[in-house]
Amino acid sequence: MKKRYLVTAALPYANGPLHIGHLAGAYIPADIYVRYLRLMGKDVVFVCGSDEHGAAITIRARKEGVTPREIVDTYHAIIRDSFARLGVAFDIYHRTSAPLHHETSQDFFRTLLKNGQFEEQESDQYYDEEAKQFLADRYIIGTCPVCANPDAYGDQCEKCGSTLSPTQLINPRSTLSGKPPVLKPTTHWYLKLNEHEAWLREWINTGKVDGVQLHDPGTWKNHVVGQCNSWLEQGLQPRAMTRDLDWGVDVPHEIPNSKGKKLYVWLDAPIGYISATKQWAKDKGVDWEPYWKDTDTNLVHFIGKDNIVFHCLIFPAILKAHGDFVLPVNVPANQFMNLEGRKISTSKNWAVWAHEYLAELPGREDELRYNMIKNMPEQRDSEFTWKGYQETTNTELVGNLAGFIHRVLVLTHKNYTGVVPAIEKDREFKSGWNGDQFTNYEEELHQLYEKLAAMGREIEHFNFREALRLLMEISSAGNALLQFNEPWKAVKEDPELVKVVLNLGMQYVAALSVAMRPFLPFAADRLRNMLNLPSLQDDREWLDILNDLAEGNPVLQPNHGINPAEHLFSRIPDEMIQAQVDKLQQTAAAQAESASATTEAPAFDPVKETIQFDDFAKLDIRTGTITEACKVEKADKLLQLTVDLGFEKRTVVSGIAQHYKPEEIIGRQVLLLANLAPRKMRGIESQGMILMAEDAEGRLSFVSPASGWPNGFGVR
Ligand code: B3M
Ligand code: ZN
Repeated sequence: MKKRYLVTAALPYANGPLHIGHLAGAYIPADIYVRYLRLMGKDVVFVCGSDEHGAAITIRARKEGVTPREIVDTYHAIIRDSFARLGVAFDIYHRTSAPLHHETSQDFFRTLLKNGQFEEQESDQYYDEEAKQFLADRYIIGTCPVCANPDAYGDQCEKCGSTLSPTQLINPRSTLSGKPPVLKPTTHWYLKLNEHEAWLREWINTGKVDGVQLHDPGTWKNHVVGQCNSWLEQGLQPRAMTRDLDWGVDVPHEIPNSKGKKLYVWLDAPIGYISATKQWAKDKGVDWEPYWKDTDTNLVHFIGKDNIVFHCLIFPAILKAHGDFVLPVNVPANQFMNLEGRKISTSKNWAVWAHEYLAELPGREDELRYNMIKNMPEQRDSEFTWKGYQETTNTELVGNLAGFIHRVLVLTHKNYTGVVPAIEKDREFKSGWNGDQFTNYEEELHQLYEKLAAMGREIEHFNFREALRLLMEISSAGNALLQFNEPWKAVKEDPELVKVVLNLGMQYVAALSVAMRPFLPFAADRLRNMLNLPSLQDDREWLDILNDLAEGNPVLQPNHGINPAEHLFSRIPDEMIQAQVDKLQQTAAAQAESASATTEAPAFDPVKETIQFDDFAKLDIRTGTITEACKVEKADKLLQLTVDLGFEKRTVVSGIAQHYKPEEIIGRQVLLLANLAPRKMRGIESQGMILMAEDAEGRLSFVSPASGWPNGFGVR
């Protein structure tokens, strides 16, 4: 067992507030994990902070007509405050605009350069002549070559999740001026990722590096390993680690040609975890280095699925290229949470915003946390609905959990003036676990021990939904214990039975006050108070209970006095839910209206830059017939086609699955760009591109010759 843990949660861009998708994706799971580790007496540091660089920030600033500094200051404060109010218990919430972070990232850059990890390359990159700026990442949008989304970014398509480079976009246009860009040469430092491919492949698939077993490969989530392998299959290319921008971390000035160059945001942001740890250590007067450099550290990154490649391939390559640093033992990425049947979208204002929730449903932080965990997108995308939120809260939190606790406390007050009754240990009663079979006190304490231990194992394996289910099982068993033994009836004729049942009930409640803590920290505090127990210090209290129970000792001693009983949770009324549903619909509608009012509908794309006939003549477009078509596994947008060109057959992967069913296009004649360099998609080599017409709504149509036309001839 390794000694210490360094847990990170993705640094949110300080370009907007947090929404439930962020919470369910990275922050609540990380918080549960960390709180549990602390309660198990582990040495753990939990770091996060705002990601304040990159186009996400500068584009927002431009849109609002303010400086990037104003944007990050505003949202850093909002985000930090939301986390604090939701009980996400970071040891430090840092920011990447801090001087310490700039220094740390620049030092990294220097070391990588010294270690020969960069190559300087001149290449042609898109440039906006009007805005006089190079257009990397989110500064450029265009049609995704994989799924045909017309608004894919230069670094990523948010619709299909493909990672892109600006030159792959079809019909690229600048997000600054809306105009098509021109190409202009510029020089950048490229990390030789290709040189890291072999060890990364081995590490991802076997957990071994240089023959040393760093983690057990079976412990990583399938979808994480799968995404890494699909990247590795395509082959890692050198990747530019600098940008031509005026906001970000400067390339160290002593380096020749550094003028006007900034570090790529995905180089500096993960280093933000390190600078945050440094700042935490400085504040505490301890040494940061063991947390990053000692092989006795478990480094765990909590992220959403769109950040997998950066945390599982690129940042590990950077850490290894630098030397001295440990690699993550796990990157338990989550998938996405949808909202009321639609994808959460900031630009369409389709979201539940954390700061608004906190303002509109005050005191219901734990209800939100509970619903985030219950629907956590651990293995696949999940769904949040307000109706579901209401139902879950009312039946599970109010009915089951708060109901059980309240009943036990009220009965203890009523029958024993609020003190835990002393008992005869051998007295038999009906078990809440085994469907009213007779049992004894010790056996039931043992059951409780088993449940707490099982919960812990699930948390250690990042199965937070299952751990929460087990928590609720404890409460259900407690309710069944009361139901089967009816202590309210038996008090006259069988006082010993009532004592043992309520004593045991109190043990369950006391155990819950600790086991609830990682999931429902506020309610756990309220419960500790009701139980007249010291508030938790996140200091091995879970471990202590496990040890007590393992030895057959109760958690609460007889004669321990409790405080008055209160309800831990209250019902969510219909009006409260309706108000939220209405608000969601209204704000989204208002957003859609203002979007269509401010941007004149771009009915037609501007005509592209003039080319010469020779440029056109390079395209070899042929007529062909689709002879086979099937869906590409695990890719919603892709079809795999066989196209007969008359003289040969081609395999083509095409992003048309949302527009055409495989069976309806077999036999269809198409135009194929036949001399496009082959490209691997999802492990399938695509040998050409089918030409499609696209309208303003992004609908697609095949372009075909007149019927009966022969295959394999050219288009001029
Ligand atoms: N800010 C991306 C995101 O919010 C990015 C994460 C950085 S983690 C080092 O999706
Ligand atoms: Zn796409």
